[in-house]
Amino acid sequence: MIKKIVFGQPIDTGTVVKSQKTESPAPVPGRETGRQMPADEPAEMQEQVYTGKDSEIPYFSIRWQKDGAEAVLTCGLAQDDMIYGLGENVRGINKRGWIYESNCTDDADHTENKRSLYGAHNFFILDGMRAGGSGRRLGVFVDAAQKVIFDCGYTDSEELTVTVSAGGFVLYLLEKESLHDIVREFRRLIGSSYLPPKWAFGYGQSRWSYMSADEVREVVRRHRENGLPLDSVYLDIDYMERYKDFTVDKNRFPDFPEFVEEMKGEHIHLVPIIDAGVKIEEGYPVYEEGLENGYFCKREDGREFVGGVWPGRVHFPDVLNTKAREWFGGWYKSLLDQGIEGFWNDMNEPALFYEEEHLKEALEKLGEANVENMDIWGFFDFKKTALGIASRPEDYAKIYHNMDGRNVCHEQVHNLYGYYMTRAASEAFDRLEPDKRLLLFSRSSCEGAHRYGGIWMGDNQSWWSHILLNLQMLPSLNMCGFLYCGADLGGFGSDTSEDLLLRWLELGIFTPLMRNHSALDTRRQEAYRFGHQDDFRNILKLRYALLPYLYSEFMKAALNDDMLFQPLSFVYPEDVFASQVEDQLMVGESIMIAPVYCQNAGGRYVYLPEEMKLYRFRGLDSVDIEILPAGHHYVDAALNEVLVFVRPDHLVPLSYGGEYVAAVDNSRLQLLHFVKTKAVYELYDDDGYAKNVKLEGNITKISVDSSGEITVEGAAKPECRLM
Ligand code: MIG
Repeated sequence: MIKKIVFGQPIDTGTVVKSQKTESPAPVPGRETGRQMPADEPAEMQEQVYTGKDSEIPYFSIRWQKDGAEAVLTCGLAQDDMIYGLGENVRGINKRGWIYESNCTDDADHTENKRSLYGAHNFFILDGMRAGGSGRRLGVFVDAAQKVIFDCGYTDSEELTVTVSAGGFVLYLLEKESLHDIVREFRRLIGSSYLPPKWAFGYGQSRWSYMSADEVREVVRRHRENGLPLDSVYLDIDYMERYKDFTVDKNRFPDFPEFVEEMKGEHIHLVPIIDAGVKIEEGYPVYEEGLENGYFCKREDGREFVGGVWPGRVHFPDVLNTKAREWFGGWYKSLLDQGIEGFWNDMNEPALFYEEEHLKEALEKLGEANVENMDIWGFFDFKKTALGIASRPEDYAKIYHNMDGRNVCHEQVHNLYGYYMTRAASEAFDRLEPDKRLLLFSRSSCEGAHRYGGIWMGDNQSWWSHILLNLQMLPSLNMCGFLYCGADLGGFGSDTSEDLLLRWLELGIFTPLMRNHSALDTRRQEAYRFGHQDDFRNILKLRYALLPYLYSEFMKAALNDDMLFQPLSFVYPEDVFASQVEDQLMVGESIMIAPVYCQNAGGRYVYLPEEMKLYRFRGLDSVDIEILPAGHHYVDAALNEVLVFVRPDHLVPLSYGGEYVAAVDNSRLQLLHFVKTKAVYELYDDDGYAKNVKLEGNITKISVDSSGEITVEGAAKPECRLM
């Protein structure tokens, strides 16, 4: 059962696609994913409008503050209640004990004292079904475009409060038996997740920035020479002419279309970045068209809003306006026409280095300061002024959107901007390339954006703790619909080290987006820069060997509104220990992973909720196999070893690898197997490009019985052997 409660007059976020019982999700305009409805009936939706009575809201009590503007929903927490979800955020899988804010923020410092990162993911599950819990199990989604604060037992350890800033919103309460079913119910409410092309499951190399075509050629050559598989190279902002979107610097990349083709000949996709801000420059067509048609965000007085980002002074395309969105999306064509098949959207919180008028005020104030009569408080005030110029809430509040005739202050819709920038691109792709999947992922996002693209986790650091953060975010993002995601492997900021990169890749080989990316002025971290080439090669090869399984599990999750990464407690709900595990994950239906994330650790403690078979890979030809009983173990894992735990009566199909995705041959498979009675695996595969995909007709059923006999039936007839 879903309860929908409407508070005030909410702005339509476009996040929920299903509004009524028995109705299948409304097709998202311009987008037919060909998804099948899961066999079970969609839940009933009970709709009501809040008229001011506490009794209208189950589970929560409500209080209003700031003259009735802010809604504060409160519910008690029992000692062992857990909170899952909230998507992209710092801290653990269980969100209990901290306070989170949905307020998309450009913050490159993901330390645990932070409350917001780039996304606004307002879905969580309150789970009190274990001993010591409250006995409730409930999914909660706050459909709102403005700031929302989730105090998960931080202010008062026995209380959960959700504070929604001024403006209407819709509250959805989802009741289902299992954690897993609550997630599926929510995902059906918000529509199917984005499907990337198959090549986007290959390894990608990125850097801020590869400065020329020759530098990119060198990156590709060195991967190929060292036998390091690779499918894509990312172009960061310096490929553009003075950071102008949809331009290519002719000195650095002469004859770009030819270069794109040359790279395709090497089986490499180039993936350029697109920033939110459009440079103010006469003669630049994107600027001129946007200005002429009124497609940029305005100030209250109707003048265009001026911000400062990489291109210098910019206007922001008003992607919340249908016409402006169509227009901005249309510009991606200029790069598609040059052979590009993938993009990453950046700076779309939107990031604001400064707002012009405030910058003027601040400069004046700083100019008046003088050493002679500045006391220490005056100094701190000076410092605060100088350091507080970027991303000020007061500056965001100066932005206005024309939401199809309605003039809306940015404060009311801040969390939608990145979502709608990605939507602009995706809707354009549907018009321009109706049959072909393209790669698209974004930095900022909100639920709803998961239908249009993936996300990366933004500017992490080359820190060991960020491997764990990467792991912990994965299931939370999956709950919120973001399946195509991953972190900057090796770490974005700060200098990486060889062991850090190896360990991070050992997690990264399981994430759909697998990209090594690093910042300007940090140590170079392409895999070929380091000594132990055999180890890098073996780990990357294992990713390509895992592709049949990962692609299959990804597509099944996307088409069934399921998760690819699950916390252990979702699979073993009765197991008290499983619910406390914060550093292991279930990946798809057959695997558990437990990566090492501490420097100089030669192994780690692992909890097994049931007996499992451990494959310890040093490479595809060098594997230890061992059956471990349920319980706690210390498991060795040297720097060059990847641990894959296979569940009883499960299979994992592996390919023999390949230098790039298109070279991976699914007609010959090796099976990781742990068969006690019988294991059946449904392997999904397709051409890797078609948009309208169905599971039906693309499944090969592989069975292994207890004697080791293999049977294959269905779409393909791969030659299989046991590993
Ligand atoms: O202000 O384009 O998160 O991946 O390399 C920094 C330069 C802007 C932030 C992105 C990062 C990218 C960088 N960008």
